[in-house]
Amino acid sequence: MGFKCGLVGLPNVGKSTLFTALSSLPVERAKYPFATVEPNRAIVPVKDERLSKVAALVSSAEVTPATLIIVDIAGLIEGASRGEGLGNRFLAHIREMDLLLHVVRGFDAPDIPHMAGEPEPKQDIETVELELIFSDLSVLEKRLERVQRSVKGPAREAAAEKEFLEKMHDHLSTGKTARSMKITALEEKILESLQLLTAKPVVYVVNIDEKDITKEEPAAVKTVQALARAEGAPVISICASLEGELEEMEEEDKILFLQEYGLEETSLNRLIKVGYDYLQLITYFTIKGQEARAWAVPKGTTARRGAGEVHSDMEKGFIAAEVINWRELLEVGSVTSAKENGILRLEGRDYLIRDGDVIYFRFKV
Ligand SMILES: Nc1nc2c(ncn2[C@@H]2O[C@H](COP(=O)(O)OP(=O)(O)OP(=O)(O)O)[C@@H](O)[C@H]2O)c(=O)[nH]1
Ligand SMILES: [Mg+2]
Repeated sequence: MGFKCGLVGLPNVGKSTLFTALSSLPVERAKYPFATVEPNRAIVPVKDERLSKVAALVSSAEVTPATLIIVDIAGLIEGASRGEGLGNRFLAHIREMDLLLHVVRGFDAPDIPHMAGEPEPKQDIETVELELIFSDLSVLEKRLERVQRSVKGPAREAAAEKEFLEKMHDHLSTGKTARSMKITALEEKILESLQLLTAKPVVYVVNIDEKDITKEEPAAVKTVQALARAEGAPVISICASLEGELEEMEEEDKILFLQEYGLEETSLNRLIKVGYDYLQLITYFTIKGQEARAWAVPKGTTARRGAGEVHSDMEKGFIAAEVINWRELLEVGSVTSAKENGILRLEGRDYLIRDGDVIYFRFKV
């Protein structure tokens, strides 16, 4: 299953509106805060023209795109980590995510209350981040207690872990996020096991006013860009209310509508591009019987691991992978002629899958 991204942010910033824009699911959107209590979830297909072309070439009856899971999480406010607002119950939902989409309010609407008075992008981001930092600090403190109690274990490892936990605790205590701390490969393992919320990669999404769409860079976007630059995080600006109204439209009509506002792409497609790029995901294709299918994996995934995405038996019994780039396959016209022309490469278990590969896995059961 594709990567999971969670919409986080203050209440009333347009998370559910954006969720509807991205998923075409008409969920509750309201002028009052905490309209969302239980998270909304959607599995969204990732549009890929390469897949359609490959599928057409081999006359696949079934075309299965890669997917993305989008979760619209309840808004959080100052004090959330101590139970304010909807409390910290939903922090668990954030923990499951691979990527956070931090939604920042960039639209002006006096009738829609903002939790902190006026929307102040910088301060709003800090408020949300601080709550996540508090939650991480308590995770660290619990772990530290445990490490200190178990000093009888393998002493050197425990000492290294303790040292890292303390270092991270100091770092977070200054109001910084876990992802902003430089760490070693060894520490990376400990960090992963902690599942800290502020260690997750973030894409900032500025929800701008309709009237600002044609502006080069509205003030809110500039502010967020400056902040994001410091941590190398991407920023995209969208107008959720504009696309949130189009849930019943087919994608082509949506694009035609957006073009009237000077927008070339749906926010979903823009988000997918940014997300894949930031998470360094690549796509490969499989053709099996009547089904052509796309799979998304992190760059650096081996052929054997890629086979495991399709089925765990294929990873266990992996023999080899027959590989051809999708474009080459289109050029040569069929798999048979690719074989005859020697363009279909035979790769071993450690072959690093490349973006755009069409792969036939050979395995024994
Ligand atoms: N003017 C304007 N209003 C918007 C925009 N995006 C969302 N809204 C409105 O803002 C209100 C709140 O939007 P929601 O999508 O419910 O916000 P939310 O972040 O999910 O809020 P919670 O679930 O309470 O945390 C709704 O009335 C939306 O119609 C926008 O871009 N411009
Ligand atoms: Mg909501």
